[in-house]
Amino acid sequence: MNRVSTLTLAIALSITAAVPTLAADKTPAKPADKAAKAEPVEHVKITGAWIRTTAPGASTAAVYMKMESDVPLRLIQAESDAAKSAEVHEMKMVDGVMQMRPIVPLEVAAGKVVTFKPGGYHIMLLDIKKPIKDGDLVPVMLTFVGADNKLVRTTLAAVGRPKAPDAK
Ligand SMILES: [Cu+2]
Repeated sequence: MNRVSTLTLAIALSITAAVPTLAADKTPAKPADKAAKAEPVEHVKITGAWIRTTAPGASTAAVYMKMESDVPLRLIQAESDAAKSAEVHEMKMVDGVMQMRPIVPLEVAAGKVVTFKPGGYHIMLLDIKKPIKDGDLVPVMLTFVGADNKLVRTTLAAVGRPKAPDAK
């Protein structure tokens, strides 16, 4: 457990450090990119965003949602005023043990819904400033990179819920 956390932290740190570089990406633009620049990369749609309410003393909270974009995007960063930091995580069964790891970038294919749900993708808020309560509105800002290397930011409000809206 400890080892995984340390590893996660190390990866998270390297990701955080990498983001500004990526933002100022100096990948030489191909001539074809001129046309791509006109593309409306802002067309990312987030629906049903919710955040699981936390137990007393918990330091992390997971945010779930459905994400869709008109154009291919890569989700590279998550932030929230409600936490010290945030990461895009994936949960996976590894040798019969549920593990989570940061996934950066997360590819969002054009026209395909990416579902963040318990047991799968989630935005993990780390070092939350206060417990998440039922009905809370928690702001989360997501940063994407489009095919033209332009950054796209979107802010959503996740609603505090004790369990998934579709859970029995
Ligand atoms: Cu996580």
